[in-house]
Amino acid sequence: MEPVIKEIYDSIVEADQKMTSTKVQEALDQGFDPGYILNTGMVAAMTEVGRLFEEGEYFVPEMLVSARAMQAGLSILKPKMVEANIQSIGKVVAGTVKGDMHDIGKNLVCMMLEGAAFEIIDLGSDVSPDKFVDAVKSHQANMVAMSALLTTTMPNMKVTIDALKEAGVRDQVKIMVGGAPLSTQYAEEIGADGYAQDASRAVALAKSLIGA
Ligand code: B1M
Repeated sequence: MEPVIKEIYDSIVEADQKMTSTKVQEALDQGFDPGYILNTGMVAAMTEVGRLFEEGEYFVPEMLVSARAMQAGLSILKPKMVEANIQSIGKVVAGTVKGDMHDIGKNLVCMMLEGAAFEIIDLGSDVSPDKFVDAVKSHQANMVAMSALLTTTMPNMKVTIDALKEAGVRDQVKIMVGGAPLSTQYAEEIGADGYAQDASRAVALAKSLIGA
């Protein structure tokens, strides 16, 4: 790993938010590709944080401060990843489902979709089915993007899809789901229109779902 990328990786694992911002900017100034900085430095660091948590070396507070360092780095990368859009190709209501606070992956997906000219209505994390329904109605969205990182919150995707059906807006939207514990099979089981494994695949899926 190149020195500056390794420094970004270490700063996230060690949760040095200021260092993450400085080093991400430094990597951009050195001409590194934003996607490379993201995947090799930042996402890999969060994977290591997860491993440390599983092994009992890190606890929730450590995960939380690492996540903050990651978010700080993402805010520096965002302008490079989101080019100025001319015309929106679709309106997406996005959120992490009820009971789930993990929003880094969802934020990345939103960022990439925005870069691909989608308009994003980001509802944040811990989003109730009713909130999804209200946003679809009030924004006249044509897509819903749901994220879940916990096996215990995955079922809330189905609850949300059922709520969209009950509200009579299911057929107005394409529904895309993602998050580490999910699979294509699970997406089919709950009646979503598609599953994407990562943020760049999410863009390809979103485009194909709306026929762009
Ligand atoms: Co939590 N956590 N966490 N955590 N956390 C995981 C997910 C876990 C795997 C850690 C572990 O045990 N190894 C584990 C889940 C186990 C399970 O259910 N299978 C876990 C746990 C157990 C918990 C708590 C229950 C811990 C506790 O309290 N005892 C708790 C739950 C809180 C809650 O949500 N109610 C908890 C809390 C937290 C923090 C709040 C401290 C923090 C989140 C902060 C935040 O997000 N603002 C946190 C973190 C940081 C993690 C890990 C370490 C990192 C997650 C992350 O950001 N990854 C995570 C371990 C891991 O993932 N290795 C872990 C980086 C991110 C870029 O990847 O989110 O996977 P990811 O997103 C990817 C793809 O999944 C995909 O694209 C993204 C980019 O490529 N994707 C989509 C995601 N959404 C998509 C949507 C799409 C398409 C693709 O379309 C709509």
